[in-house]
Amino acid sequence: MIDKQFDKETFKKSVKDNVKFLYRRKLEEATQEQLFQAVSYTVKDVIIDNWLDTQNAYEAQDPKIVYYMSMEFLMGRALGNNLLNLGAYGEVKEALEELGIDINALEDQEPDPALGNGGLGRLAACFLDSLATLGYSAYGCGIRYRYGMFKQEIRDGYQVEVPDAWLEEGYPFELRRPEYAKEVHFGGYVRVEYDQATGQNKFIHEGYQAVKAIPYDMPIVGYENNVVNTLRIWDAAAIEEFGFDSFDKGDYKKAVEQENLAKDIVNVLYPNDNKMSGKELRLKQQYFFVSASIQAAIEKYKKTHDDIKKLHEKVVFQMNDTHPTMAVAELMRILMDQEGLGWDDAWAVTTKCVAYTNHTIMAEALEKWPIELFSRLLPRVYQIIEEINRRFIIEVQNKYPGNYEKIKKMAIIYDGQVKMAHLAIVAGFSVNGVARLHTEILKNQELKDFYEMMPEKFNNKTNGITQRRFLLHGNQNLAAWITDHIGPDWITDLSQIGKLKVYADDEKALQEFMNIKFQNKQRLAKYILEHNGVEVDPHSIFDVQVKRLHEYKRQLLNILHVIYLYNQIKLHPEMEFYPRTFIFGAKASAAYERAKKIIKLINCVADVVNNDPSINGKIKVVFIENYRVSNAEMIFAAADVSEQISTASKEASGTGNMKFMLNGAPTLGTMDGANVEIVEEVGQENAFIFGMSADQIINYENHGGYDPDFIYNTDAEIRQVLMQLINGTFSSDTELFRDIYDSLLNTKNCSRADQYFILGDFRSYAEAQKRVEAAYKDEKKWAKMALLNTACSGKFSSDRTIQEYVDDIWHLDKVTVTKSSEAAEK
Ligand code: T68
Repeated sequence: MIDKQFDKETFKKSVKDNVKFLYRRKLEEATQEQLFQAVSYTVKDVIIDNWLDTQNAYEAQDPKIVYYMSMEFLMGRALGNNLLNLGAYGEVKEALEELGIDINALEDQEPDPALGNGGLGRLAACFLDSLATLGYSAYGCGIRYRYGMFKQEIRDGYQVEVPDAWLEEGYPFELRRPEYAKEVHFGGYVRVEYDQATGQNKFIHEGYQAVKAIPYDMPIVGYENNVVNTLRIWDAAAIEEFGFDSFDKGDYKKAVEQENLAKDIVNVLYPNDNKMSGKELRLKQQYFFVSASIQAAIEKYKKTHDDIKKLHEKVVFQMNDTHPTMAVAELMRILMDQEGLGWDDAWAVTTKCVAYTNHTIMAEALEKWPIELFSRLLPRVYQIIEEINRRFIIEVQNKYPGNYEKIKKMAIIYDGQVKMAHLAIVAGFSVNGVARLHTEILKNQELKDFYEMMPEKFNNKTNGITQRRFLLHGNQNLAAWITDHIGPDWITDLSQIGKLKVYADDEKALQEFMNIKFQNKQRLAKYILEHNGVEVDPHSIFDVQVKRLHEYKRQLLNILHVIYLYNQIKLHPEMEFYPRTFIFGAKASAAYERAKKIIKLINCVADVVNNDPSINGKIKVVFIENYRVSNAEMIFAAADVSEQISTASKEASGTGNMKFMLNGAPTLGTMDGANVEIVEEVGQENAFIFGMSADQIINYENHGGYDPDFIYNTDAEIRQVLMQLINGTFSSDTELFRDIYDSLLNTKNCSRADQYFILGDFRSYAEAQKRVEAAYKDEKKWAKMALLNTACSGKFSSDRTIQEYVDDIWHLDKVTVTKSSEAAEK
């Protein structure tokens, strides 16, 4: 334990003072929102002291810094997490109780900063938590979107997107840093000038539009170690405040343009996951935060170091997918045009500073930008990429003389497009996938040519999650129980959780473990009643699929199976059937019509099934509105079964799978992504695996041959389920689900019927679901399985993942931070 961060009485006084100064009110008169703000400011005060101490420690020890560059950081709420990591949650909870304030209600006041879509953004947030906890110097670099991920409302069963104005009331855990503002330039042209003095050409960017990037810093509190790192997200503003100045000079139009450009850039997060959005504004967003972040990093480096050629000794940029890949060219530009390095020196530094993580093999997610757009928006950056491409093609030619296929497949610029993944691989010194299977597919399929040419760059870093948010905070009862049994070390070293294995046959322990699960299920049932108006029985099996809605994740397989079960129960009312609650939570990208239809289908099935008295409440279907980090914490804690049913080879890793496992929910899943490693840790007998393998799927894809129509024609029960999509069973509008039906069959002679092998895996899935039921009926067996899932989850901490990044890629130095108050006392 670290020293007390809060004195209770001082804390209470500070909260009262804040209410008074901020709102001119007495504590008793303050609204919940005002109390949340007042308490948060008090907590922020303590954080700021640690933040300063951390800065001082870093300045004294001069460690290497990782800049984690990401378009997305899905942070979730900060108040509770910060208190936990400060080691002050218990004290503060008590102090608040004495003031008559309920800490849970207060936490619920906080907007959920949702500057991300799904797995990729949440991974970035877990990484920041682990970096701070392990004592590494790190910056998260991103965008301060005015509107994050939309709020999802379900109206008449349909998803409706509502803007997420998370900043409206003011966000207490951020600090505006206008003194670190940077300029970012768009458009214009490049003038080449011969420099007599050096005998070199100079490239001068002119006629551009400038935008000011203003950083906001959010503290990232390490777990009980005094470390506070920084998430730096950039806001945009016009260079000249829009005012009389430009108006008088007749520059009114330009001033308005700059103002609008700035507003647009940071206005909203693109709500796609695993899909590239080819919009000009998206490209602007990318360059905007990349340029500002790199400028800031170089400025910081130069304050205390004078040899820019040694930048890589102190700085590494990790590119979270290809979205920040402009970093390559931007770093080259700054090194050459501003720092005066020649191409070779600049390239030597750049290629030692940048590394790339791939998160997907889905073709539609691979970033390609039209040359026309790219070169118009970023003329100098484009010029540099052209030169990188020219030199790379020569290398390819040297290595594979006369092999033009190679050039066609590997060039960075080809067919009028800039391929960002190719740029990232060519310039990066490390290329990693996010689970073992995914990395193997990259090496042997998707990026085969690159792997053959530069095998030394490729490596795997299996994803992880932070146990501090997803167990210590999200499942406080289980966390306390674990600490009672094995001590608190698991909080910062999840491999310790393996010590729970000795309780796998201890009846009392198993009973307690399942009691906690039951309490968590009651909490979720209450939430569902309040938010959905549906009553669910906490004694039923909570079978949960929560994640973004995407066809490859196969929520459709799940709901079609629900329909199949419903048919079975109706046909055989006497059949033994253990009551089941199917819980879904998912946002669909606003423009993804079929995904939105699947949400509507789930809700239509829910309507029919939940209100059919003839099935005696044996099945309930619930769609939880607005799935997000804050309710996710509660959902994982309450789950019995974790649905991880993506088409094998499509889910790069998954991280929800790990959160369920940590909370004692066995996986019902395919051999995809990190499921493979989960099964390896927990054992086949403690998971429910089904479906085609990645090899089988890839084989079908490469050679054709999969025929869903055959299954449709030969399996009457499956055919019945599909017919029910278009015969009025779930909607009086028989055309409503026609598109879904068509997508599964060759009705339109389309070549990619049932692209995600839903019919192909259906029987195997149904059979695995039967195994789930049989296992659950055996209470002791189930309890053991659940406990072993928690006990075997040690590998899946993001602390482990980050340590691997540090050891293999970043080579950072560990830093210890002592509190200055303590230091002064010594
Ligand atoms: C996810 N990717 C992977 N992408 O799907 C998941 N894409 O398997 C993996 O566990 C996770 O990354 C972390 O590695 C995404 O979440 C996106 O959200 C995204 C966003 C914009 C553009 C493309």
